[in-house]
Amino acid sequence: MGTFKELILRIAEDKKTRLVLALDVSVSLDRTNRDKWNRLKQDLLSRALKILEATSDFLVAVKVNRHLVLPLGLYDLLPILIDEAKEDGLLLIMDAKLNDIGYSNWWIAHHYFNAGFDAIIANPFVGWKGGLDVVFEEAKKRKKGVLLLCYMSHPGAREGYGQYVIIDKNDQRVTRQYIIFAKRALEWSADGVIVGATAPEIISEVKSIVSNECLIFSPGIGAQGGDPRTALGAGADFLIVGRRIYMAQDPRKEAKRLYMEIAALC
Ligand code: NUP
Repeated sequence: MGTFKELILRIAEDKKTRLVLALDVSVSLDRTNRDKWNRLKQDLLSRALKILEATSDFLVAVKVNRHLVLPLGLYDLLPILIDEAKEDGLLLIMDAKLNDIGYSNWWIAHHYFNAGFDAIIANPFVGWKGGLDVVFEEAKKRKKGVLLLCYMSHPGAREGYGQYVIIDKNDQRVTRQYIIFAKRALEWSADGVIVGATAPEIISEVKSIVSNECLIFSPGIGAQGGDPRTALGAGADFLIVGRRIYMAQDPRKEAKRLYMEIAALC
């Protein structure tokens, strides 16, 4: 068994695709009616499985967020979806955006890895010592992947990931936060970084730092305004797409359209 980076590159090569589905379907649950509650959870699972079945031919991985983990439950209904994705030969990424002290980060990562996730997304803002060090150790031990947020896809990303940071107090030399994070991803041997497809110029800058050492995953295609061609052209290795696929009239058709578009560019 290879590392997460090796596995995802192998699947991409075999299936000729660079598409990660953000399976963010969800449901609003009302605890006052338990029967209805259970029925809605089952309906949500069926909906997620249907989308997965329709699109899996065109995917390398499925990215799950709390939209789905919270209503389905990590050790309750979610394992059914995880097993199905694995049977389809897909990898599973948990979009946990780990952002806590090490002890808490470790437990969260431990649970997601135990449940079957192959990689986890973490926030480098919390730092290494007593922050993400234990997550990287755990991941390495279990051949799981860690992806670091480098520059997010929403407009407010400029305020944190895009801020200017003084790197030398004496001569007031500055750099951007995401440059520091891209370098940190290399130092920490992260499998990948997340850079929004909405910021193609930043994808290019990050690519020039991480080269092929660290894979670039780009969310923000479609619903957030990013474009597959621009993101891949700038250096993204994988596109993460949610609403554009699962909210489409025909998710299979939309996933195939993206797959063809990607195939023509890669
Ligand atoms: O910078 C990020 N932007 C982003 O959209 C980092 C993320 N993890 N995401 C996630 O990607 C977001 O939470 C959602 O799960 C997915 C994008 O979904 P969509 O905009 O394609 O529907």
